[in-house]
Amino acid sequence: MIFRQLFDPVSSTYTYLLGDAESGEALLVDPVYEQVPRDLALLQELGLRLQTTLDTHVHADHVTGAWRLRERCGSRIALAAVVGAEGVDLPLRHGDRVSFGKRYLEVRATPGHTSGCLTYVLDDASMAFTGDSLLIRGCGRTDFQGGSAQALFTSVREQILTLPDPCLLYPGHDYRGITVTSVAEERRFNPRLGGDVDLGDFAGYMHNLNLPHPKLMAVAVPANLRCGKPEGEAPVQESPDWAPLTLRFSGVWEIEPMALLEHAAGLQIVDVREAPEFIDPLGHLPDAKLVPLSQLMARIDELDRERPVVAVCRSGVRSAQASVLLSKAGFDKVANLAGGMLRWKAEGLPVAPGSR
Ligand SMILES: N[C@@H](CCC(=O)N[C@@H](CS)C(=O)NCC(=O)O)C(=O)O
Ligand SMILES: [Fe+2]
Repeated sequence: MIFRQLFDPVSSTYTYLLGDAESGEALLVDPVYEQVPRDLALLQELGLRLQTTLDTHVHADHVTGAWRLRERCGSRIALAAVVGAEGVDLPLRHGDRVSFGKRYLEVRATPGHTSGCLTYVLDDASMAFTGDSLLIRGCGRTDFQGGSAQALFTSVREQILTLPDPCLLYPGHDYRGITVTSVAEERRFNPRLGGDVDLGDFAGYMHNLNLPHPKLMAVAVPANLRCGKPEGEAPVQESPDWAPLTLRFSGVWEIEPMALLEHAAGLQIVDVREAPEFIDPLGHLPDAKLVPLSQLMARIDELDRERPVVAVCRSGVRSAQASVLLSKAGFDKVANLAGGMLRWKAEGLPVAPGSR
């Protein structure tokens, strides 16, 4: 099985990717709207097809990526049936299974943080995704969205802490950067729900949390009741429109050699190799401007900020770094030539006359 834990630093949300290596089928638990391009890049690089997105609940602090991912890959949207959200493809109930290849997640209703909270347990009970029902040494608040300390106490004690001791628990958030815990650990050390705590102790704790409401609540809850579909019909711009580009999981936008050939007019091509390499047997692209990587920041004013920039080097490595530097310097239309001059030449594309 392929498993990745991904983090959104703005909301401290964890997104989980589960994939069946044999069939290439994958699930995402709790995708975040703004992180969809990152998640798509990872799925593509790992050779996985997204079957289903599952939210653990209607989040109050960030917008789900479920609708945006369905638009891009046709994935099904799964959410608790009791929520009654608009646009759900798989309304989930306690005991349902959501499969990916030969593997599946079992659905457990764990209401309390919200009335529609679900915990997803992997088929062999080696891991579970608890959303905000159980956080590491904590739990989700119970003061809105049908929250109930009594319900949460029962859910956690009966549906989560009854899993096998070594079962790894992956939460919806962690505000300290801790990534994982286990059933045995939380049963013993959770200060709210572990040890000899009873309902009275727990309710007393929860009723005195006095937390401010999440900053994004007024936006996030209505959007999540539409599975993250933006209001109105405003088209979402998924990728830059100046050329066909692919976002790599590294965060760099790439352009394929053929696409660069077709879109070269209007672009600035910056070759970041050292001067002797510019005229070596690989040659250089017609109209390429030589600015070695080591001089790029000092000579940045020689570039036009209004025109898209494509960075080029021998293999695509130094130019990837140049792309990052240019983006950080405020250039908003930047891409890296995939595979550099080596691929350009291997594909038989033209070089500047007299450059080799
Ligand atoms: N400061 C965060 C609020 C975080 C928050 O309230 N998180 C919820 C989960 S959606 C929670 O239950 N937090 C429990 C806690 O902070 O102890 C924001 O503004 O978004
Ligand atoms: Fe939450």
